[in-house]
Amino acid sequence: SSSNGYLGVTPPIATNESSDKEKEVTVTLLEELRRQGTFETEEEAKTREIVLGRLAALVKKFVRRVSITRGMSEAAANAAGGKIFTFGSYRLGVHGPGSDIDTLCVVPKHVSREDFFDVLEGMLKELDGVTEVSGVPDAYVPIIKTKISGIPIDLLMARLALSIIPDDLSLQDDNLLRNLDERCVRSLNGSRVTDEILRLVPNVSVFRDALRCIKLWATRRAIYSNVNGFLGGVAWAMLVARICQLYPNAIAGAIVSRFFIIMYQWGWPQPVLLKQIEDGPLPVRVWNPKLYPADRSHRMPIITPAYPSMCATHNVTASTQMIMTEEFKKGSEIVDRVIVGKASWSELFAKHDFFHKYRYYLQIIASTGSPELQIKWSGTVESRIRQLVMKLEYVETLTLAHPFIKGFEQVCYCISDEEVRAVAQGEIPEAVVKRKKEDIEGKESTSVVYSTTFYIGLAIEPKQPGAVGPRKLDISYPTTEFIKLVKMWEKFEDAKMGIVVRHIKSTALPDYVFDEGERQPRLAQKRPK
Ligand code: 3AT
Ligand code: MN
Ligand code: MN
Repeated sequence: SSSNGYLGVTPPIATNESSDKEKEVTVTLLEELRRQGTFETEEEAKTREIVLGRLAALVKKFVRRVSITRGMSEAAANAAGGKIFTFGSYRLGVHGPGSDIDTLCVVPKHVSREDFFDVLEGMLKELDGVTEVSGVPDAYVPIIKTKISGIPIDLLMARLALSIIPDDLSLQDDNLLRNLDERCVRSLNGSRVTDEILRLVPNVSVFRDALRCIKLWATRRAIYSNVNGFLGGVAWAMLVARICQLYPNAIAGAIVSRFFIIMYQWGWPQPVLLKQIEDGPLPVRVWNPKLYPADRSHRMPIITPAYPSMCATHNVTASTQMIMTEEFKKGSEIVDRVIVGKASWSELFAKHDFFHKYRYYLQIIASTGSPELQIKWSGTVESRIRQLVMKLEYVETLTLAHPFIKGFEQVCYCISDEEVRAVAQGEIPEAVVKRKKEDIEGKESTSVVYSTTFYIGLAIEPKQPGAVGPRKLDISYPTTEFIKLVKMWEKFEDAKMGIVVRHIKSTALPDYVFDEGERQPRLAQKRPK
């Protein structure tokens, strides 16, 4: 703990132990989290440990093998070491069944990034129980995605400026970042941030239980997504960690209750910090709104605690901030009732009502003719949607543009150009909806269209009293600008990639956005908005 006797940038709000009532609701919270299936089985947990042990041995073998090819002696090659570090949800101890293990391989300076993709990737393919291996060497953070004994693994690599990587190596020292490739610095970041978060909370197991609750709540409320302008896993972890610092002796149920009320009342854009931002040895930017106008524009800054500190929430817009604030409020009301015994925890985890909430929705439809291209194109379109949201926020009659956190994928088997065009426009003919792959096999001039549809809910200003005629909603400018923007992607090809933005009434929402049985009650009731 710090020299002040507390963790964090201010003294705690309260240091008292939790009350009996809070202890009681913590027990029921954990029961509910278990019921909701957020914990893996013991068997899966064991498999993960075995997989990690094998991975650690493989990385050492890889370092040894490369060392030998560099002309090192057998002894020196053995001594070169190599170590794995985990980060992400597994390291935080909040992973669920089926979560991946985010793993960083740290190698000595004579092992290169090319070796990682040429040699280690090959060694993985040879390993028992490995079912998938795919390297993405030219990603912003280069990665090998693999699956060992059914456990998905994300593998990053960092080459340190050290000739030996000892087993007891820690990544805490900022000086380790000196003279490294930028990709290595980025790869180290996830692990350094996670470790620092764990160091900065007063009680790790309380933090874990509370974070598990918040993650489930945010997922169910459809506000867990960094790309879409909400918060990602690291940001949620930092928020919960900050509450833990403010109540160092509180248990999980109490932390969750304080979480909602404090986050609802937080004085944004005042940042959430787990420690003071520090300077370090690299010529890189550290988050600083006094110095950088871009940092000043962050609405809900949540700052990573490891050097170089960055804002984990730069994607938040006016709309997503409003939506999250509203959810904090609703969450605090539910937890208040849970504590007095008037509600159960399951209410906190109720499914969002995104597709019931608005009268109008925008559909953003990205389409191509191949599954591989579709992944890239829809990813590109998705990553630009917050730009559309921000442009919509300037439209006078719109009070809110609410992006949904995931796209809906469809595959359509078409037998004419007319059908292809209709599908790309989001007008899927009934015949196409019903048609299956088998139905077009062996036929001529057929084509398969892959599409991903994203949704933005539009909240329109209430009509001014005395105004006549329908309110005019003109979104042609933001839409046109957005289409121009996505077409500026360097790999864009007009002949191969489609992009359509259109608005629909809620009654025209397709069935696939609803769970089974979800739609009926909606049609029966009269919506207030
Ligand atoms: P899961 O339990 O795995 O769903 P998680 O928090 O571990 O939750 P991820 O595995 O997606 O989530 O991400 C773990 C970390 O990896 C978070 C972030 O530091 C980093 N990361 C995730 N996606 C990317 C990306 N596209 N580029 C760079 N870093 C990423
Ligand atoms: Mn993960
Ligand atoms: Mn991952």
